[in-house]
Amino acid sequence: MNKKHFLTGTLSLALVAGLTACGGEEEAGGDSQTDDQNESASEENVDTEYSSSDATYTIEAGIGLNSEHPQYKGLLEFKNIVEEATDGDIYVETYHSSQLGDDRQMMEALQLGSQEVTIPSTAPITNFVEEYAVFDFPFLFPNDEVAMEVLNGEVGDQLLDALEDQEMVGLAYWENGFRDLSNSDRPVETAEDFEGLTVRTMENEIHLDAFSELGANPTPMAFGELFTAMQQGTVDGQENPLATIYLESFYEVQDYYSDTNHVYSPFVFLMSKQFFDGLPDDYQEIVADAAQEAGEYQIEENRAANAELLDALIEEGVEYSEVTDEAREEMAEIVQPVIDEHAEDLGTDFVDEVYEAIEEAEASLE
Ligand code: TK8
Repeated sequence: MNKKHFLTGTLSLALVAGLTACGGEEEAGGDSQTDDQNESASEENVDTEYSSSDATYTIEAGIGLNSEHPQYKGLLEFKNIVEEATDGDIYVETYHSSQLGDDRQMMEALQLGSQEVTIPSTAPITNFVEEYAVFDFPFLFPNDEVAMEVLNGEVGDQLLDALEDQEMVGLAYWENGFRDLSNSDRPVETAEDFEGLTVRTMENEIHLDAFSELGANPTPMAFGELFTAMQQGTVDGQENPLATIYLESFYEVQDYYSDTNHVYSPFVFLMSKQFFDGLPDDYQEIVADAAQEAGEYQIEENRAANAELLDALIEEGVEYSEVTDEAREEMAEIVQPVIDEHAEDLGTDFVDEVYEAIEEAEASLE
């Protein structure tokens, strides 16, 4: 699929998602749990010490994942820190479960200044800053600590800076984590098992190309539409970190889980540049520090969730396939041409810089 075709495809998907979002109050997610969570979120928004009517600034902050996810806990932490530090002069309204739109729509809202904060995975950010695509290279990072070291170093900073041209300010890296595969069709242990599997991917070219190379049928889709797509059998499977698979109740519509660990997904805490630039200096510092501090908490909670939830998933009746390092190596070999091709597109100097940063981080953490 060429680039132009891909962009047109995702744009129309985004339009469809937009129309669906206007069409009704109902949230994607497909289970009754989501409705309860929406209610408790609106309660949280009014039921705090502070209120938006007393505030000079209101931050509307939205994420794609639900209120059970550590991403939302991190967002609530951000809210608490900011409201306390400004004695309620900045008020933070929190939304989850794609209530304000999917990652891409929320980023567009930040550009327009109609929403202040969102925390997408880096994969959809590539539609705004292409270089973020380097993190979509399968099997790039050996572990999450190395990943964070690189993100918090020069490479990560450089990419945050590039967001400014897109009317967004990147305040911190949070963590989604290593992505794994779930599906409703078969146990997946080796590269061959991907053959013919219809897998929802994020709206990202490398993910599309890599899954095609493995013999799967990748279908790009916004996260908010995923549960229903799995329920209706539009897709056999999807890939996301374990915390998401469990906390979004994907086990209700998926029978198999494989710890492929194929891509590490960072989250980026984004603020509308228009809004950020309009804040007094001391408030700019407060929101920037709060994004960092809440991020440290989010990362801790996220790692704990990803480490703990396997047994719970199995208890829900999902069959666990353990993927060996050997099988991962085979997958890595198959997708190497995709990586080479995209490395060329992104500029080999830049990609080499990232590889060097990874080596340095590995050495420093040993
Ligand atoms: C949440 C997304 C999501 C991501 C995806 O908004 O789309 O699969 O992993 O969790 O950022």
